[in-house]
This record gives sequence, C-alpha cells and structure tokens, in this order.
Amino acid sequence: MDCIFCKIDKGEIPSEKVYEDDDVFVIRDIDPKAEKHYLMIPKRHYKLIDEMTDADAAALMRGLRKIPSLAGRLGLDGGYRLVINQGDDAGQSVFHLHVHILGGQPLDFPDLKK
Ligand code: DGP
Repeated sequence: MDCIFCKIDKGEIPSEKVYEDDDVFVIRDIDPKAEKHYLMIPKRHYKLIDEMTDADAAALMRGLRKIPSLAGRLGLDGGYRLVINQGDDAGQSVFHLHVHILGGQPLDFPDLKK
C-alpha cells in the first residue's frame, strides 16, 4: 500500500517512534507547527473518520487515553491540543487518519472566519 504512515510503521521510511503499542504509534511531525508537534497514528490503515469501525474508534480512544502519561516525556506538561484534519477543507494531506498533538508553548486559537 502506498501510504507514508504505513511505510513508517513498517520501518520502510525512517522515523523515530516516541511511543508505540498494539493500537497506535507516535512520531514527531516532519514539519512542526508548534514547539512540540507529534502525530498519533492508528496502526490500522483507514483514511477518514467515515471509515472508522467501532473497533478502530476503541483503539484510537485507548491511544488518546495514553497521552496524559506521555505528556511529561514529550514536553507537553503545560497542555496540548489534539487536531484531526479531515478532508480537503481541513488541508488533510496524508490519507491515513492521524491525530496531531501540538504543545510545548501557549497556543492561540485563531478565528478562521477572518
Ligand atoms: P495532515 O495535513 O493533517 O494530513 O498532516 C500530515 C502531517 O504528516 C503533516 O503535518 C506532515 C506530516 N508528515 C508527512 N510526511 C511525513 C513523514 O515522512 N514523516 C513525518 N514524521 N511526518 C510526516
């Protein structure tokens, strides 16, 4: 399958996994948008929330619930923001669902209507 995140998971594209379990893995974003910017990526390939099964949702939720215990090690003690870009309007560029984890600094909340 020609998917960057599947290739990273298999080690075919180099990337340091800062966390991994049976459900998800976490890597640093190659193009960080905050002082700390990670991606939590489900191991099972699916593109969009629409394609998520109940088992996928449970697996991702188990992953999300690990974040508080990782926060100190990842430099996210001050808080963090989780973002899923979904589809073209959101600027999704990799079509393997993933959660951005942003932090390491105070984050403003832009008014995107402007
Ligand atoms: P999105 O635009 O929401 O689909 O986010 C995709 C993110 O994936 C983007 O912030 C850049 C990141 N990314 C793309 N290719 C690679 C890669 O090869 N390695 C890493 N670490 N991140 C990547």
